[in-house]
Amino acid sequence: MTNKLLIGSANQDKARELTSLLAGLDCEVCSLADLTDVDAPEENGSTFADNALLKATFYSKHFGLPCVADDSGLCVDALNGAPGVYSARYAGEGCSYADNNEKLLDALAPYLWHERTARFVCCAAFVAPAEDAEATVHVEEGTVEGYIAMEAYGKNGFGYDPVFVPKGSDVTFAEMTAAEKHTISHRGRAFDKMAAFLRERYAAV
Ligand code: ITT
Repeated sequence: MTNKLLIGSANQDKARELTSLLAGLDCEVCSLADLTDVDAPEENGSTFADNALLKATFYSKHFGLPCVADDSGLCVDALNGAPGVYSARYAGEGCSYADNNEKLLDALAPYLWHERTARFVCCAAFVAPAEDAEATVHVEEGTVEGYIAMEAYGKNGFGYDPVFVPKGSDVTFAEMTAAEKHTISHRGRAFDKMAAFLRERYAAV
């Protein structure tokens, strides 16, 4: 029997990155788009880890499948860590990536380059339904330090990629290829560790 692993994200851009980061595992990776429609759970946790676990637990229970979910966002020092866990809806419910980037660039307009430090954080959570009494739960985190650019540059990636310049680079994530971004990104780092855990788990199944 093939082992299935569900990617529990309603964000197609994120799900595409996760599919690529989890390629090569000895299991069939499927996304929410391959299954019946389900409303996303309310993300009411106060940390990335809380929300990642909340999503993985919800989708795993709903579909009866092992599930990985990711909660991620951008934390800007000059804004005391905002938008943080509210990154997806920083400019309001239903806003676009462009709305978020515009609001962020406006908020940082008074700040000089060295004051525009920020980091992306990604929490990856894996939850497998209970075979005996308890479900299997595993969490990993990845971060990448950088700066918020003075304006948006580049067309690749998604979300805040056009305004995020990782430390040591002179281009934004949106000016990199997907492979270049994965090598240093918060998601690449969290899912490198998660993939190592999953390789062991699926090798043992
Ligand atoms: P799911 O909860 O269904 O996975 P979501 O987009 O709501 O989808 P989050 O709650 O984790 O996911 O919000 C993450 C937001 O943070 C995302 O919408 C982007 O705005 C931003 N973000 C996260 N990772 C990013 C990345 O690699 N590049 C750019 N922006 C990113």
